[in-house]
Amino acid sequence: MMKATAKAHTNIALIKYWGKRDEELILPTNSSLSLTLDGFHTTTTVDFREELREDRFTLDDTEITGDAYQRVSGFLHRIRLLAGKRELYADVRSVNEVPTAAGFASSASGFAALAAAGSRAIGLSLNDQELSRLTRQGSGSASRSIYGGFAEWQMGEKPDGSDSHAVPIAPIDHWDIRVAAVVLSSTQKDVSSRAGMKRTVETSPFYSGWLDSIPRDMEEIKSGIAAKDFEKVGQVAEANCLKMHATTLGAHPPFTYWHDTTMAVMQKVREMRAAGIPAYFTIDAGPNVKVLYLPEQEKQVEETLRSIPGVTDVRLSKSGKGVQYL
Ligand code: 2P0
Repeated sequence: MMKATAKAHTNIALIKYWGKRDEELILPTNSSLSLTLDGFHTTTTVDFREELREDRFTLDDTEITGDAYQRVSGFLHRIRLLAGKRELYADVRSVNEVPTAAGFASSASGFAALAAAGSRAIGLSLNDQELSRLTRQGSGSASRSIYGGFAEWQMGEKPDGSDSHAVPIAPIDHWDIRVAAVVLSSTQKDVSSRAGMKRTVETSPFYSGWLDSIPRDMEEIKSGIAAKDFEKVGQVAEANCLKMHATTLGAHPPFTYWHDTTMAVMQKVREMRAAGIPAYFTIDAGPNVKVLYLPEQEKQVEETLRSIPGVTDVRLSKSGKGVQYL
């Protein structure tokens, strides 16, 4: 039987991936670092069957066509090539437990689960690094979701991408650090992350400054994680997020992912800090805000975030596991 099921969690980047040097292979212009989260996951079954004449993709019981189908089928083709089975098509069934409203890209957990289930179903036995390298070619951030806890996607240097994959930095039991996903009433975004990073790389005069700042941020955050220094990790992550978003204001045409409530949440997090509650924010390619905090402050942080006008929900998450086969 050429069938396998895998479950993967989403992750939140503390050092952001923001730009590609190769769009086809998905090779980044900078290394990134994330925390895998337990709250949000995708479970995917891939069933390769001789009688199929094309791939099929069902997401949450809906048959998917169009661009989303093409992206999944294109990725399955990479798996077919690796396995040397060009004519073997699959039935793919995914269930997403990633609340899209919470502003988590389902592509991270989605492609990690698809790569794991697909490679196993077709009979490839990949180690974690090989799996991360494959997953990267579906969606960059997904390469980090192979691992639980903290993971670094090392950008690599080679044009063929053979050295561009994630590695584990600290397992989930190293440190209980939490993330609140703050859901806003208006979550519309006009520029996809793919288009946004491309426009920024090509046109923003601030982009070179962003790249120059990465090695130092990476070194600092890793030493903060090793020492379980929450202030240090939070400061580096928050500053890195602000730098990423600053590059979009310099793009041509300029854009931002922030809404008014995004800024209200950022301000509230700064107020919490001024009042002695250690909390830091980070924001991806959308208006939602994620807040890092420690378990001791969970109640206060949740209550404070819920009290902000324009916030409709707050979803709490712990550190999550890497890919699992079911
Ligand atoms: C990240 N983001 O590191 C960054 C921070 C958004 C901001 O990875 O084109 O969906 O599929 O490689 O991974 C979102 O981009 O992009 C992202 P592709 P992806 O999490």
